[in-house]
Amino acid sequence: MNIFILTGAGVSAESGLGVFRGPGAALWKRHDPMQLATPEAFARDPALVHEFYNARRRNLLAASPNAAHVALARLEAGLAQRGGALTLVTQNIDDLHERAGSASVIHMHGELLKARCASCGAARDCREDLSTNSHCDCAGALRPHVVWFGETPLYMDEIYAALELADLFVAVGTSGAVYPAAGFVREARAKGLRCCELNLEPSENADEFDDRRYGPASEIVPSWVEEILRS
Ligand code: BV8
Ligand code: ZN
Repeated sequence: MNIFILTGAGVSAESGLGVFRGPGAALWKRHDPMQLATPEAFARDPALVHEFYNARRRNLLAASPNAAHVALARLEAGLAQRGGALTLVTQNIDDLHERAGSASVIHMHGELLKARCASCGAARDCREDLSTNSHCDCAGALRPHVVWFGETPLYMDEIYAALELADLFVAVGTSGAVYPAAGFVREARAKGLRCCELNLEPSENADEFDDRRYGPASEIVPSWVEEILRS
């Protein structure tokens, strides 16, 4: 059995990382993240955008994976033992899936613990604050290795190839508000896949899902994974 899972900010909510929308969306009190997560905001006020990501990076380094991340790592191993495969695509820029033990994670919106050079494009690990004084070895300016609104998400060919091979599509902790990620369930349905939503509350595209379970991810994801591995 090949399962395609798309996760969003809700899977990391109980680890103390902010969500963008819905309950607990006080991600960044003074500014709307939608306004800050754009190339225009970075061009206009790079120091402010650096501070937005520096605060989230520090918060992430102090955070831990929760039971939902651990369960998804267990699912990856369990499926592999049965000759199946899990494709885990995340909209999140945190590394909590990896820290929970997931071996293969596709970060379609980039990674908070990486920085990218505006000149040569090289991406490298970054666990400390960035500023307008942060430069690449090639002297280019460094920016967060993150996909902003209006920028092209990463690994799209890989994502659509994995959707082709999947038997089941599952969305976990995502509001279904941001495209192209929010459109994956429609691609899955067009291929006749069963679609399952695991979320705190119905997402904006809830009616695209055959199976819908609501509650905190740290509760409903482990029980769903156990069900899958028992079946
Ligand atoms: C693109 C990185 C072309 C940055 C992010 C009009 C004008 C301009 C643009 C557009 C437009 N209409 C559409 C667009 C495109 C735009 C878009 O979709 N805008 C939306 C807002 C309308 N998209 C883009 O610009 C994308 N690029 O389209 O390029 C293209 C298209 C196709 C192919 C090639 C090229 C780029 C989008 C990427 C933006 N970057 N992140 C950062 O993190 O700072 S998106 C950002 O939102 C985060 O990554 C976040 O993950 C993501 C999506 O949100 P969710 O993950 O769903 O999180 P959210 O807070 O919304 O929801 C949380 C959910 O969890 C809720 O449902 C809640 O109930 C639930 N929850 C809460 N607690 C729990 C829980 N669930 C379980 N347990 C809990 N405890
Ligand atoms: Zn460079």
